[in-house]
Amino acid sequence: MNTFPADFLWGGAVAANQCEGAYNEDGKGLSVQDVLPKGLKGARTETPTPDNLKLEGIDFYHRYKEDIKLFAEMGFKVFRTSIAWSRIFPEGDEEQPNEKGLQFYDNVFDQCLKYGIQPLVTISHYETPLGLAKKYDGWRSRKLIGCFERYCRTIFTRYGSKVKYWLTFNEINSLLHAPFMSGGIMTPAEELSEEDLYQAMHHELVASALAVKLGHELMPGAKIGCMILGITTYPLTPDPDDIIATMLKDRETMIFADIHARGKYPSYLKQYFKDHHIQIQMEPGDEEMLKHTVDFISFSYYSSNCATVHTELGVSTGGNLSRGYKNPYLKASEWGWQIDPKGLRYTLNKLYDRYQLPLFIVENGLGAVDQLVTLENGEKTVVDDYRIDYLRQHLLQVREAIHDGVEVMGYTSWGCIDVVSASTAEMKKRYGYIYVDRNDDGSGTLERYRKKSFGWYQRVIKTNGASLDEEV
Ligand code: BGP
Repeated sequence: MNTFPADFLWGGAVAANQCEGAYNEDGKGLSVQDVLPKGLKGARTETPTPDNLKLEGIDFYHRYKEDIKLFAEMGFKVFRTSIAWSRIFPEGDEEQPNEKGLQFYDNVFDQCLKYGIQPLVTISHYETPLGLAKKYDGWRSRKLIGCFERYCRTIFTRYGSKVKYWLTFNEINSLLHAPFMSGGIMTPAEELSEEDLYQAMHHELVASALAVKLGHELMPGAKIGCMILGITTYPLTPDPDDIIATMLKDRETMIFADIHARGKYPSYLKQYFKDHHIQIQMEPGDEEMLKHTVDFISFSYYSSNCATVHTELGVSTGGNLSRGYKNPYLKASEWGWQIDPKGLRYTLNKLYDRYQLPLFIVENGLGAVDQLVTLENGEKTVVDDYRIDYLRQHLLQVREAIHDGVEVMGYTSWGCIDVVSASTAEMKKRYGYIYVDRNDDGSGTLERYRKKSFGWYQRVIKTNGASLDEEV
């Protein structure tokens, strides 16, 4: 039974810093990404270094027309990308925006609209301007709220007639796990107290609510959502202590959705602050501001993991920023991220039960090493049946969740065209329907090739999900 609604938003997602390149063109300032040549796993450098793949990305900055045309060929209804904040405000705290940066996104959104593709824009996707990181220690400073407000006002005014769907901070809960990449916080993570991190969180949450308020004022009809890194956790054993451990681990994620959806700090967090002598500096008006709740909740979903108090039984597992234990029932990707399609149905139901707000899956996919092959007709492609299988299994579970009664707005798979990885800055960790000829050593022609999954996804969209029933 096909239960995808007729207006389901099928599409794909990328982020400016992982695809655009042109890191210093047309007045762009540096962002925190430009000094992370090895991604999250490596040390940051003082200045950009030549071995940083993100500096050139996949050259989307110059090739966006041909790339969006390929998305249109697949039938995308929506394309998620981010605006690189430092293209618009190079240092982050200027009074006036950079016109050339603004023009670029006008071009990108116009190109999408030409094909009937709705842009879905992440306002801040791990791209805090380096200037704000250096001057203010990123989101630790309240000063960033004002800078963010000016940035939002600028882009809402400029693109309000073109962009209906907005996300405030990418994976906002990652701030607690990756303070530099996520929050532009220069102070080394080991020197930060929990209080420092929660203070930064508070600033981002107020800024996020402010964006919702401002967005609704300046763009009537716009839909503004939060974006959560969906860390799905199961108890490793039925021991009630593992159930409690899971509940507590879950809350690290849910805090952020709770505040965005309910407009106030949850009581369990207030109690946690008391118990741990954490005092957040709130200014008058902050609590009122938080009441500007989101229109929908979006999240990334790649894998799940387990929590346990029986650490001797658990084997640690990888994942995007999530820390947990291996689930013996699941297989993992080449990067050790556990593959759990049913966990997506579970996560959708859990979020919907809790908030009754529309949900948007804005990241999901399989990072894998692809082999470019030449077919008899001379065409180059990748036979990525493993990726098709991953996506198909997940989409079938989205359909189950819709059948369960969950309101799902859409699905944008991650890295619809191969991009540079966020966590490891590798090019060989590919997610796309479109192969980009670029290698970890920076070599390659940057040519684009349709993978087998390109035609598969095209058919899924064309049939509004009905073709998911076909075995591949
Ligand atoms: C998410 C980020 C993305 C993205 C994705 C895949 O956490 O929002 O930017 O890259 O994970 O992760 P990776 O690129 O490390 O494989």
